[in-house]
Amino acid sequence: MPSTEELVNDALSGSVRALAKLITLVENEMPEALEALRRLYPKTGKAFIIGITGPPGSGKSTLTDKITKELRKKDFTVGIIAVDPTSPFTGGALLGDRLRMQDITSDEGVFVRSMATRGTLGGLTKATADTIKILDAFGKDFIIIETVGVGQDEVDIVKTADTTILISVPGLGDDIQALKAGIMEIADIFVVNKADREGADRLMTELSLMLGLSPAKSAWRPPILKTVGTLGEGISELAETILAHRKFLEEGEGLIKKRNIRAREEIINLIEKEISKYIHKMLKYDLAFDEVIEKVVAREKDPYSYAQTVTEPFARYYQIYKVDKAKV
Ligand SMILES: Nc1nc2c(ncn2[C@@H]2O[C@H](COP(=O)(O)OP(=O)(O)O)[C@@H](O)[C@H]2O)c(=O)[nH]1
Ligand SMILES: [Mg+2]
Repeated sequence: MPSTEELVNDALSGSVRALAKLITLVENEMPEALEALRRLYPKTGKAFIIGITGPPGSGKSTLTDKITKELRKKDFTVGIIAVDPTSPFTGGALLGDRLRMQDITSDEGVFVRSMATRGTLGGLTKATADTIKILDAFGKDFIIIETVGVGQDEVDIVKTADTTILISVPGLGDDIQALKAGIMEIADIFVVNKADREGADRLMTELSLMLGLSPAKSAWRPPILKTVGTLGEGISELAETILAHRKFLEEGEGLIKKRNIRAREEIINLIEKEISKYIHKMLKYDLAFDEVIEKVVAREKDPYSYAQTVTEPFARYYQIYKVDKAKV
C-alpha cells in the first residue's frame, strides 16, 4: 500500500489509478484524506467548475456527455462528478445510455466518477468538494458536476460551481414550480432540453417572463437556450455560452468573489467540524452526559448553563485569542 505522499505524487504526475484512490480516501472519510488534501491544496485553483442540475430524466447526463465532447474538441481536459443515483455513470440507467457514454469514458482526457449518496447531511457535499479539489490538482481544465437539484446537499453542491446550468424540460406539468426556488436564483444559464417535444417554446417564454421579474443580480443576464441533447442540437451554443460566462467571471470580479465566498464557507465549516468533534468526544468519554440528561429532564439542571459549562474552554480560548491573534 503506497503512502499518502506517494499517492499524491503519483496522481500529480498523471496516474489515474492514484487519482481514483485519492478520491476513495475522501469519499470514505479516511484519516489519510486530510493529509492528501493538505498536500494537494497548493496545486488547486485552476479548474473551472460547471454545475448541471435539473429534475431526474431531464437530460443532465446526455448534456454532460455532449458538453464534454465540445470541450474536448477545444483540447480541454474534463473531470465529471455524477451525484445522481439515476445517472448512467452510476449504473442506474439503461444499457443504451451506458453505451452512449462509452466513448467519453474511454477518452484519456476525461475522468468520470460517480458519488454515492451519503447518510449524513453534508457528507456528500464535503466529499464532492474534496473530489473537485483532487481533480483540479490533477490538472483537469473543467470539472462538471451533475446532480438532481432536490435536497439541501444537492443545492450546496451546485453552489460550489462557477457556472450553474439549470435544465428544464417541457411536459412536466407545473414546469417552473417543479424547479427548486433556491436553484432558480443561482442559475447562470437556463437550458430547455428535449426541445423536440411539444411545449418547449411555451416553457422558454415562461422562463424569460420569470427571469424578467427578478431583479438583475449582476451584469450577466442568464440566457435561456434550447437543446435537443440526444441529437446534439444547440450544444455548441451551450458550450460557447459556458465559455462566455467563464470569460465574464474572469474579466470582472465575479470569479474571485465566488471563490472568496466559497473559501470563507469552507474554513468556517472545517472549524465547526473540528470543534464539534471535540465536543462529541468530551460528551462521550469525559463527562457523565447520561446523568446530566436525567438531571435536565428532572429539572434539577437547566440545559443552558450546562451547554455553557461544556463550551467554556472555547470561550476561554476566545479571550486569549482576542489579545493574541498575531499567533494564529
Ligand atoms: N426526446 C428527447 N430525449 C432526450 C433528450 N435528451 C435526453 N433525452 C433522453 O431522456 C432520457 C433521460 O436522459 P438522461 O440524460 O439520463 O437524464 P438525467 O436523469 O437528467 O441525467 C434518456 O433516455 C435520454 O436519451 C432530448 O433532447 N430529447
Ligand atoms: Mg443522469
